[in-house]
Amino acid sequence: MTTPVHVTITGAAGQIGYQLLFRIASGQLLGPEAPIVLRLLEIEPAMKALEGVVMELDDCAYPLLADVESTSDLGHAFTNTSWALLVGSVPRKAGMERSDLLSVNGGIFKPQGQAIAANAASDVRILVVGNPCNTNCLIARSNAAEIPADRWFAMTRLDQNRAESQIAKKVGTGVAGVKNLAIWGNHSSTQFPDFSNATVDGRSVVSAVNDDAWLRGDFLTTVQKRGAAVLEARGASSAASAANAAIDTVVSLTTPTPDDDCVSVAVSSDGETYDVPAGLTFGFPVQADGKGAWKVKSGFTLDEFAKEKIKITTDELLGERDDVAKLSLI
Ligand code: NAX
Repeated sequence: MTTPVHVTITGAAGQIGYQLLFRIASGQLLGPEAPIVLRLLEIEPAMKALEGVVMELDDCAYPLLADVESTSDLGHAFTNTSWALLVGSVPRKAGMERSDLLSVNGGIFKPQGQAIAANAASDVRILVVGNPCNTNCLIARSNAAEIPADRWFAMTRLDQNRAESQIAKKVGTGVAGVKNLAIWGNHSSTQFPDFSNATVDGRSVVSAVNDDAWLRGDFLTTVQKRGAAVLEARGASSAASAANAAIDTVVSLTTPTPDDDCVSVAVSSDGETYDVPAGLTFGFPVQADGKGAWKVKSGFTLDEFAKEKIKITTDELLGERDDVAKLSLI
C-alpha cells in the first residue's frame, strides 16, 4: 500500500470540521489513490465531541482512511503532516476590538506555527481558514521561519465561489463558464471581488452582465457581506460551503490551472507584484503548475475603481499587521 499522507485539521470538532473530515477521508482532497492519516486537533473541552466524530469516521469504513489521531497536543497534531488545515480559531464576539481578536488568535496561531515548523513533514503546506485568516496565516508563518513562504495560504476561495455563483445567476448561465475571478486582499468585507478581469462563457463579465451599477454595487456588497447574510439566515456561520472551498483550494493548488483561469487564494506578497507591500498575506489570482509550485498570475488590468478598492483592503491588512507587530506576535 502507498504510504499514507498525513493531513492535520485543527478545530476538528467544529462545524466546518464536521463538513470537512468526511470529504477528506473519502478521497476528495488528495484523490482516490492517496491513503490518508487524519490528525485532528481540538482543545480539551471539545475532545468528547471529537470522540463522537471519530466514531462516525470509523462507521463510514472509508477504504482510504489509514488512521485517525485525535489530540489536544500541538506537537502530536502536526507530526509528519503534509497538509495542515488550520480551521480552529476564536470568532469575534460582541464588543471585541480588532486588536483583542488578533491578540486572542495570536495565542493560537503563534504556537501552531512553531509546532508546524518543529514537527511537520518537509513538504508541508498550510491553509489557514480560521478568521481573521490572512493575519492568522501571517502570525503562524512568522513563527515558522524554516518553512518557505510559498507554502502558506489563507482561504479566499469561498469568496471566489460566491462571486462566480452571483455572476452565473445574473447572466443566466452555468457557474463552470465563469473564469479568472480574482479576490484581492483580505478575507473580510473589504475584499475586492474583481469582475473586470473575469470572463463568462469566453466573454468579459462586464459586457456579458452589461450592468456596471450592479457590478460595482450589489454584486460587490453581496459577495463582501455573504458570510453575514448566511449567519443571519441560518443562525450559524457558513460551514458546508467553507469546507467545500477548503477542498477546492487544495485541489486547485495541486492541479495545473488552465491558462484562461486563476485560483483565488491569499499568499505571501513578494512586494513586487501589483504594488502590494511585501510580506502581507494577500488575496491574489494564482496559477498552480500541478507539481507543487504556483505564481501570482500576471496581466490583470486594474482600473482606478479597482485600485481604490484594493487600497482599502491593503490598508486594512497593514493595520492588522501593525496590531500583531505591537503584540509581538510576528
Ligand atoms: P466552530 O466554532 O464551529 O469550530 C471551531 C472549533 O475550533 C471548535 O470546535 C473549537 O473548540 C476549536 N478550537 C478553538 N480554539 C482552538 C485551538 N486553539 N486549537 C484547536 N482547536 C481550537 O467554528 P467554525 O464554524 O468551524 O469556523 C471555524 C473558523 O473558520 C472560524 O474562525 C470562522 O470565522 C472561519 N471561517 C472562515 C472562512 C473563510 O472563508 N476563510 C469562512 C467560514 C468561516 O467563517
